[in-house]
Amino acid sequence: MSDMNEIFNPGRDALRGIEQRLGMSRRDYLQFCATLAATLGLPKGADAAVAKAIETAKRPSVIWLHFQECTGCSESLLRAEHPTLEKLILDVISLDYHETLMAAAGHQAEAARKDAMKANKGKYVLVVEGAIPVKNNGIYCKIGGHTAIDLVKECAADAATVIAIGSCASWGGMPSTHPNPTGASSVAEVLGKPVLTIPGCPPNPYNFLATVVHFLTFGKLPDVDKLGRPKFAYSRLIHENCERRAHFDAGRFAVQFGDEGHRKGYCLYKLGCKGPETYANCPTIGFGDVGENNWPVGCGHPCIGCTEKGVGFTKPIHQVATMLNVTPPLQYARIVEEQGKGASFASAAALTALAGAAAGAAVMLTRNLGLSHAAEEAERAKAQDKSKDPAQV
Ligand code: FSX
Ligand code: SF4
Ligand code: F3S
Repeated sequence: MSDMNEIFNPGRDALRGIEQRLGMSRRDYLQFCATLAATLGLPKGADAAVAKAIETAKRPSVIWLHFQECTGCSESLLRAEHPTLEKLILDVISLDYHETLMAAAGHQAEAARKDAMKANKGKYVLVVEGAIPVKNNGIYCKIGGHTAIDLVKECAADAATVIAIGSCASWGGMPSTHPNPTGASSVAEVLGKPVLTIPGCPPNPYNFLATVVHFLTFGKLPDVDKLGRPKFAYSRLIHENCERRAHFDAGRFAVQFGDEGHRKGYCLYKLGCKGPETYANCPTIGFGDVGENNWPVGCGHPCIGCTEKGVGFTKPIHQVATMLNVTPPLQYARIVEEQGKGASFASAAALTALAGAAAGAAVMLTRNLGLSHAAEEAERAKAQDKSKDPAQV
């Protein structure tokens, strides 16, 4: 595999070009490529291959469909601030059809979709945002007179690959919440075959970018888990990498919004945090590039499990989570966290790697839970048994 020298020396022209294309310095660009490579869990040196692919690979044509959703997925890609993520995304792909962003409307839009499909037959990437209503023959979502069911099937037929972005497209998300009157379903269910999914409501835009960059660099999508989620982003529980984890292990919990524990940044498990049963890299890469702690738990709200089918929009927000596994903390936190300068995306990615290593260590029991819900339940059950059995004192 090539190394960074190739990028610094023979590739200078290409880099100068990228500086102009993306409006970012060469240093920032190379650092960003290194971060993307680290996020993808690629071996040392892969940053050069990533940089080269972004500079030279043909931009894949992307057809982006919208069904039952709030457009938050597209918003999250476009609102990203630093380092001009939306520019990068729009630079590495050729967004040939996107109902919200395109100038065309009505028949012109329909013609643009057909043209893009014809011109890139068998080579385009189909991105689907939103769930697909299947009840009553799909009449609850129609575009240009076609049902979402027909549109997704038609566009998927000639696609090189299909990506379901957001929880709605990945597993039904919010529109599929009980009683699901429209029969909101995932892309995989409607197509009857697995597709790559990037759940989250909205999903983290870096996970989409990293997936596309993997496709550009290696000509294939990254490895996925059994739910179609890229392993680089969804193989760890949020609870494993959470900055409040040491508080959990030490038995320090917020029990009410605004109480002392909440103000001191204690663990939000007792407020219903679903980090222990939700797989995603939210704590390690954060959102919006505005600095450290910018993710739901970091902002003081329990994770609602938005990436996880059966958890997000299904379990009551403040119901305590099921503990799927417990791994030891990296360190014990100070009682009061210092409010420092934000971590960069790069340092967050490095932390991911460290946390991943630590997560492989021996399993620690929930011995510090002390006042935990599980322990409380056990105590209550014991107390009830005792009250039923007069022989026990
Ligand atoms: Fe919204 Fe996307 Fe949520 Fe769904 O994100 S942010 S409702 S996952 O499809 O637009
Ligand atoms: Fe973090 Fe939530 Fe786990 Fe507490 S329960 S450590 S807040 S993920
Ligand atoms: Fe969603 Fe929880 Fe991440 S609510 S954004 S999975 S912290």
